[in-house]
Amino acid sequence: MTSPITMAFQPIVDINDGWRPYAYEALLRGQNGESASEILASIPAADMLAFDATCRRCAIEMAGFLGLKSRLSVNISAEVVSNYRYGLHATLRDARELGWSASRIIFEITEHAPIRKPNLLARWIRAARNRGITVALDDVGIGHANLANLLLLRPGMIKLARELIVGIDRDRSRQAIVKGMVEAAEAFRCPTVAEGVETQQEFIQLNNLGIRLMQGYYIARPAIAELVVPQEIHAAVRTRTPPYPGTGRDRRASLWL
Ligand SMILES: [Ca+2]
Repeated sequence: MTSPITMAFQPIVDINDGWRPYAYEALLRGQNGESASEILASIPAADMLAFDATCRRCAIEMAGFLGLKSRLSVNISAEVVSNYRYGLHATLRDARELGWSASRIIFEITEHAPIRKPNLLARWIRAARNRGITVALDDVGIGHANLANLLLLRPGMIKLARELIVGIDRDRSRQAIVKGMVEAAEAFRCPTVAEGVETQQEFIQLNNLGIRLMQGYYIARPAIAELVVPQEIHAAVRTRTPPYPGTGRDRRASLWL
C-alpha cells in the first residue's frame, strides 16, 4: 500500500527584491519521512499519471491551507501536459475548485524523454500563456531540455539545471554557457531561475551573471508543510556556512524531488 503523501515547499527568491519569495516549488514527501524517490518507486506505472495529478492537487490544497501569498510552482511531465484527464487541464480544474487563481501557478515542465510532439506542446504553452499561466522549462541545460526546445517552446520561465550551477564560480565554461542562456532568455523576456544554488560562491557568481531568481540550499531548504518566510531566509543566509550537502537527485524522482 502507498503511504500517505505530503508536500515540502522550497522558496524561489527574488534577490533584487529583498529576497522576497517569488514562488514556492512543491516537492513530494511521505508522511513518514519518505523521500520522493521512495514514494515514486512504490507507485505502479499504470497509476503514475493519476498519482502525478494528485500530487499537484495536494500541493494546491496545502499551499492554500498554509496561506501562500505568492506563486505556487508545480511539476508536470512533458508527456502529460496535454492529457485532458491528468494534465494541465486537470490541475486547472482542481485549482478552480480550490479557489486558487491560475495566474498564481507555475507549471514546471520536465523532459525525461525526447518530446514526441513538440509543436503540440508549443501550442499548449502558448494557450496557457494567453490565459495568464506561466509555463517554465525545468532542468534546462541537460538531457532533452536543450536550446532548440527553448526556441521552439518559448516558455515563460527557464530553470537552469543544478548540473550547470554546481561549482560555477570555479568553471569558466559553465559561466559562459549560463551567460549565453540568460541572454537568450532575456531576448524573449523570459526570466531565468538558478536552481540548486548551494554555496555563497555560486550565489555571487550567478548574481554577477545577472540572475535574480534563485532556489537552493544556500537560500532555504525545502520545509515540509511549511512556508519558510523571508525573514527566516535572511537569517539563515547570514548564519550558515556553505557548502551544503548535495541533493543526490535521480532522473526518476526529479519530477517531484
Ligand atoms: Ca522542478
